Amino acid sequence: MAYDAKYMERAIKLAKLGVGRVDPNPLVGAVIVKDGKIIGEGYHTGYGMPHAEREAINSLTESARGAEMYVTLEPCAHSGKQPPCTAAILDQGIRTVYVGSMDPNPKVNGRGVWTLRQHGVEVVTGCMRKECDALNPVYFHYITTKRPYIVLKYAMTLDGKIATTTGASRYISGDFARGRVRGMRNQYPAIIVGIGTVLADDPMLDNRRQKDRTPLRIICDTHLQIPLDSKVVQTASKIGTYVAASERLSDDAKEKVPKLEEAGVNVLLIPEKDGHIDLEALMDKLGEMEISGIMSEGGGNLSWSLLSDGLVNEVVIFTAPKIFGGITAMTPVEGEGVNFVEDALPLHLVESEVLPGGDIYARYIVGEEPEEEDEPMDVETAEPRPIAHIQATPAPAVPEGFTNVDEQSKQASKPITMEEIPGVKDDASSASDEGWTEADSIPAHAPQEDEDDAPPVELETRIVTEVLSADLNPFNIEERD
Ligand code: AOF
Ligand code: ZN
Repeated sequence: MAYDAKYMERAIKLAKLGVGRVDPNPLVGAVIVKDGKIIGEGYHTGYGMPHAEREAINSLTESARGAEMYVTLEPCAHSGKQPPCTAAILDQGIRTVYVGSMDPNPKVNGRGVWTLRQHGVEVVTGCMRKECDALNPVYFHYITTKRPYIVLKYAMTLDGKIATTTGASRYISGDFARGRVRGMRNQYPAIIVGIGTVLADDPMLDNRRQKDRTPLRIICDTHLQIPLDSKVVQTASKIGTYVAASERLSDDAKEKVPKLEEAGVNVLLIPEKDGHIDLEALMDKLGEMEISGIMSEGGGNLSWSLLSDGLVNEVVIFTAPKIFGGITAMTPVEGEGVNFVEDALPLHLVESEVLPGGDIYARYIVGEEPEEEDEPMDVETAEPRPIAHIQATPAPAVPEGFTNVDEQSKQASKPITMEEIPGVKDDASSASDEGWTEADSIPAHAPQEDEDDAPPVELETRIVTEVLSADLNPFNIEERD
């Protein structure tokens, strides 16, 4: 059977069923096809659980000998919490594997494809690669930099205010927009806010529905000002809560640490930089704790610090059809700002939509827009493009005025050639002529709640019976614009 994109579309839909459950692992879906019929399918259902490929194999309705597998991510060839998927694929006698994204995990990074090919399996890479890459921007960033992927989210009025002159901010955006924010909270394992937000609003930052996980709450609080009777502290025994403070605390503040810990708060003592906690050091720490993605909900000073330290990967803005005015009304990004127009941080729009209620949703990736690439695979002939370089998500470009380019992600985005993997020199030399990189333009899309509204593709067999249009974003966190 020739390559058929509808099976990869199905694998992508299956992968999305893992949203909010798999991190810091990737979302992965797999479909096994024989004689034009799905004979097995599955997805990665949770951290530490079997990989999508094995889930698909476990669901087989008949022998997979000579069958084809469609898988959204390169199969792993290493043993982690789970045994290598390449071994399972070989055991089953699968003849062809169609792969979406390559896996930049240094433990995989081309070895999965290489292992399968070494054993005579036909492997076609780059199948719906952009769509598959769009499943895992958080994973790609985290696995290559060991720091969380950061999404800065805010709602503002048409005149760029996030509150009125009196500080009132509930609500700037409408119901639909706020529902989408709840969906985003389900996608990311943690939320971060500055202490100013806690002091001003005393938010709970939790979910009302207990069905799924609640993101961890992280509060940046250099001088440990957080009140012991704040809602966040009062609920810390039930919801994972981290307060990041300076390791050079005053004596008064030091006395507060055991009281916070008694309430269930994890106090992280972080080195200082320019009078504030060093956010890069904090991100390293959170990365060590396997927190792969964070949604930042402000306020303006934290947003500026994250942006100016080059730590933000994407910005999501809800613009409400309202005007507040007022010179003292707060804006989404405060701090020092830049002096010259040419020092502005560049971003590029990847998605926008007018939402019911009139709010405008816009999603931007930090950095200049990458150049358009050729189609990675000729789907007519299913001719694979050779794997040449596998590259991590590029670090956001930080212009002058924005300091501290992320050295670690610069390191990680260094291309790794297939020559580093034994036995693939031929591939590498032919491909490097084309200058093609496997993950050059990872678009960093995250699955959105309404992406599954499209009518399902009609397939011969369906093995996973879960409703694919299920509410993937079931969070109902207290609203805070
Ligand atoms: C997943 N799910 O479906 C696939 C993954 O610790 P382990 O054994 O679960 O290994 C995690 C790594 O396995 C992950 O970083 C990625 O490189 C690879 N593939 N992981 O969690 C899957 N196919
Ligand atoms: Zn695997």
